[in-house]
Amino acid sequence: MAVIVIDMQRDFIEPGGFGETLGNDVSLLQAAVAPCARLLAAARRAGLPVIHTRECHRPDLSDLPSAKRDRGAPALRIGDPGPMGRILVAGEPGAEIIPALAPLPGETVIDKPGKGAFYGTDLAGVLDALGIRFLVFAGVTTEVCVQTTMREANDRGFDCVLIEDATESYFPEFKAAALAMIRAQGGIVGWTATAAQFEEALDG
Ligand code: TIU
Repeated sequence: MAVIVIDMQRDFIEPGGFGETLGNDVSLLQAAVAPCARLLAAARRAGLPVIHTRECHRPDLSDLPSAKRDRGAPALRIGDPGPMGRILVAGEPGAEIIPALAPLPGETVIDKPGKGAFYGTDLAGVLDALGIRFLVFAGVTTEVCVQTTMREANDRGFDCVLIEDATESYFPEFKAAALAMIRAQGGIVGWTATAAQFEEALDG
């Protein structure tokens, strides 16, 4: 079993980053921070592998298709200079994981150009090398990068659970719908649990 924390980056969670340039109220994502910290602490106590992902692009933007860069009418596009450096570019302050959830030495950090964490990354190889087949998901946003990655994982044969309170969306109704979709039909791509339930299952 491994824990995957998706894109808990300053660019999504703090003002001045990608999330805000898209017109979102980034304060909505704060609610996931403490449950993510609780999940990480439980995973680390139990010695589970922890994987962090970051949605970001190469500085030359060679991994940014126009189909992604040209979406909508944001205040700043990916690659443009903003208050936390270039929007969603690897190595810039905004692309870093927020300090409260910083990776520990030895934890895997996967930079991903897409919404799903398997696309364009070596995540499948990392999980294969660790012998993992059960994944515990957290992070942002529920219906975009988290749900996409969970669907990708299920198609690849992983059993998946999403920690309900350790994920958030800029749209509370989309979070609720995504959780409902996951739980419906007998758990079509996995199921959900709270951070407390996960902690209790691990710690006994
Ligand atoms: N915009 C939005 O809800 N999400 C993203 O663009 N990326 C992630 O979910 N990480």
